[in-house]
Amino acid sequence: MSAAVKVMGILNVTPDSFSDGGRYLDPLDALIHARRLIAEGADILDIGAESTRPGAEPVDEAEEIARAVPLIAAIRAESDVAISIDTMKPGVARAAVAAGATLWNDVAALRFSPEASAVAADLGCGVVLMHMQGEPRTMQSAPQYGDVVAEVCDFLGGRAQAAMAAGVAREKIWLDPGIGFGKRLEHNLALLAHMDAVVALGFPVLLGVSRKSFITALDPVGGAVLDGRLAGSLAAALRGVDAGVAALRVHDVAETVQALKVWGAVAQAR
Ligand code: HH2
Repeated sequence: MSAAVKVMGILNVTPDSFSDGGRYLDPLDALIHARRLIAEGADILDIGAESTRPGAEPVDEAEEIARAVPLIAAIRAESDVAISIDTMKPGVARAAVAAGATLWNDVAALRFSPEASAVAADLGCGVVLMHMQGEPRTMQSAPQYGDVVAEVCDFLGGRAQAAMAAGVAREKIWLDPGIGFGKRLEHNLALLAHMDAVVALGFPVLLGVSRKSFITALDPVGGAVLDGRLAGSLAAALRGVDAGVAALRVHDVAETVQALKVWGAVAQAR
């Protein structure tokens, strides 16, 4: 089962992403890191050029394209790895797909602008529809839910229907519960505990828990530094695998691949 779980390696070409911000602004550094993620076993590279961390300032479309598109083209020139573009903007998605991206990872679930769904349908690429309460700048100020699992599932099911109504093919749609996006610790834990409900919506599910701050909330000492969040990231990721997620969005590709190998071997021996 878990042998089929895909690993999406994160590569942010931003000055301010919470984990790798500022590290890959130089195009050659970014390409070298992409090669490393591929060598470590990434099935998909997720290129992001605008941080979505809480409080992040928006980036304009031209700047986002200038950061992401040359890197996508350079990766595509030497590899046929799947590439996703982590953007809310249809114009950035369009430029990224023209340069070789095959998946639009949209944390706004095609709500950023009125033409987003039509652009996704027109591009014909895969689309990740992620749940977020609020917007990145303010989303962690006061997230509130009655029943977080039911509300996230309703939202994701509704966005999938809306995408299909706009012409996106059913088999192109992925869903993501958006861990840490307008959610407190208890909301993140409820979603991980009930990830089966998200999987039961009937679409492949992408899960992003890598190095997120809920790990520090559970382990304030060890998790205080980003490098200290790997074990917690793997524990949460494997909970997702247990529930049937199709892909994991991670910073630490080699370690995740190894965890999946062990998990898959044990599952097969059962
Ligand atoms: N998390 C982040 C960004 N994009 N996309 C999906 N589909 N799911 C996620 O959980 C997700 C995402 C945040 O992580 P990161 O890219 O490391 O940081 P930043 O947003 O600061 O660039």
